[in-house]
Amino acid sequence: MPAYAVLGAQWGDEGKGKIIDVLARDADIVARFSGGNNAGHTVVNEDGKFSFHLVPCGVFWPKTINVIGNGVVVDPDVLLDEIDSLRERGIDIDGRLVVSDRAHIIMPYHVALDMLAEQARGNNAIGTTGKGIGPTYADKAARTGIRAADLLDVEALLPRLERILEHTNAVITKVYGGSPVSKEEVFDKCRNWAERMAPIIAPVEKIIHTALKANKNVLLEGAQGALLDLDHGTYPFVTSSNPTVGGACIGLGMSPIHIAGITGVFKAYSTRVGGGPLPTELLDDTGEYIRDLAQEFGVTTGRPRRVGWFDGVAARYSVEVNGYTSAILTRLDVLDSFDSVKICTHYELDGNVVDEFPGGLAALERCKPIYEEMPGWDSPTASITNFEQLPTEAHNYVERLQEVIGCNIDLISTGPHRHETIVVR
Ligand code: 2SA
Ligand code: MG
Repeated sequence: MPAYAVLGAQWGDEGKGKIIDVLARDADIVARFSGGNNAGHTVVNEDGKFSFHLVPCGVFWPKTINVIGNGVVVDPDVLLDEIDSLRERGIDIDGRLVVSDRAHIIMPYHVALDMLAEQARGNNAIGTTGKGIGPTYADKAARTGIRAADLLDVEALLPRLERILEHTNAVITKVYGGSPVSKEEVFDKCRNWAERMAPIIAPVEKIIHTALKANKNVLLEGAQGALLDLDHGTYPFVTSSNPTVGGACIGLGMSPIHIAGITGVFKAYSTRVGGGPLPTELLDDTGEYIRDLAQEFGVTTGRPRRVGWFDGVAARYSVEVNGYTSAILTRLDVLDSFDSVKICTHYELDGNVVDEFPGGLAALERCKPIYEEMPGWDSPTASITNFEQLPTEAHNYVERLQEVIGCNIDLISTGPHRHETIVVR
């Protein structure tokens, strides 16, 4: 049962791209199961620096098959561009990339609706990536979505699309006062996508099932993070899919019985991009300093990410919901130059100490972090590859994080390159 999940344990951008690239060496299949091209996964290796939005991060190992499951929403323009630019850089993924026939397609009107809905929310904007993610999942749930399989019979699709467009354009123009999306443009795109996508569309669940039966290794590549989960995140400031482990089974058509390990990727501090509560947010110079130092800017939108200390309460919730069998800690080196570092262990809510992550937005917004302050370390951890070489204070920080979250940290990333990794156990 060798499926192994690598999941974002906070609000995304934990550094999953690097981890997947490293672990994919031993994988036969790397599979994306949720989200879409809202994701920005960065990989730095011998081939250069790459930012992926849809293509799974296993493509650098020539024997891996990379699949995009039914749980992912796919903008074919973005995917095809990503494939082309990889090819231009000498990475040929012909025959090694498959898109599920059940994956929903992000249409131009989904992108338009995403932008218009955000504008209409005004001060309550979610801060979406504007890539059409929410409206595409909404159509999926409303049973008015277009799936990859539909592109395979494009002439049958067009009349249905025409009806959908009529309704959607009414919403765009009458509800939001926006400009209608051109039918011809959408039809042209679909015909073009049909041609280029056809060779890579296939039933992914079959590929996964066959691989697992043959005892092959399947790496499940999470996108976003547990606290952006549609059900378990800080609703409504969440994405529209399930980045938690259950999403992997649904989003690939795979039984949970096959999952042998679930790793949560935690960054050594917190970041979040977009609106919504971030209880440990640093709105001061320290936050600014970390953002600049760590270059915390969105890989998809370039937006500055909000920064805060490690949030142990949110982390414990993430551990509970996902049942991590291990954790990975990234970007420890970003904290190298601090006199002291803080870990939020509890919240104060209306005068009470709480250790549970509240489900309600109003309560979460009233939570104030209770910190433990620990001495910083004055020698760099960047590029260290051996746990014993970590400065004592950094060692202590890692040990304390493990206690606070209740999960072993098995791997520590000390830089963007593959070799800048400490295998703890
Ligand atoms: P959406 O576009 O509907 O999924 O937005 C809803 C919320 O989910 C957040 N979200 C993300 N948060 C962190 N990283 C993401 N990927 C990009 C990156 C983000 C970027 O890797 O940097 O470039 O801005 C990601 N994708 C979605 C989003 O900010 C909303 O809060
Ligand atoms: Mg990212």
